Amino acid sequence: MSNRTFTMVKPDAVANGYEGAILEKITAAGFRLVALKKTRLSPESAGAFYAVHRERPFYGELVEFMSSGPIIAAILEKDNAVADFRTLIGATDPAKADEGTIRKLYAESLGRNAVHGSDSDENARIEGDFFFSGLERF
Ligand code: RTP
Ligand code: MG
Repeated sequence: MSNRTFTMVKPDAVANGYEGAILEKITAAGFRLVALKKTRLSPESAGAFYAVHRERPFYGELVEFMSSGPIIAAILEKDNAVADFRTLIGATDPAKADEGTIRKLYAESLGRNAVHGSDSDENARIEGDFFFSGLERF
């Protein structure tokens, strides 16, 4: 079990003005910010990031949405980071997310669901490496 995970504040939440509130909720839950940046994904880079979903019916919509505006990318550190972060953000569909979770509070819909959280230690490392060079994550 690793102590790091990777997150993005997605374009809906940035556009809706929730980036500060979401970062506050993440740090208040005990996650340390290892690396942090605001950037915008091209359709090509969004497609590469979500390549595991390329056969899914929602892939085109997901790539278009994730490249539609700025995002915040971050590597986070905490004991049991991957599982605890997915608990903090709640179910993929905000209508099914528990009260108090980030998606329940800030997501618009299943497709526009405010935040990403890695689903395994291996993917957390791959996703962090996608956005941050060695110099940026110490
Ligand atoms: P994420 O990777 O973004 O943290 O979300 P997740 O693990 O909870 O969900 P995942 O199955 O990995 O799906 C990735 C993202 O694709 C969008 N999605 N749209 N329209 C749909 O049916 C649908 N299903 C999934 C969501 O934005 C989801 O977060
Ligand atoms: Mg996922």
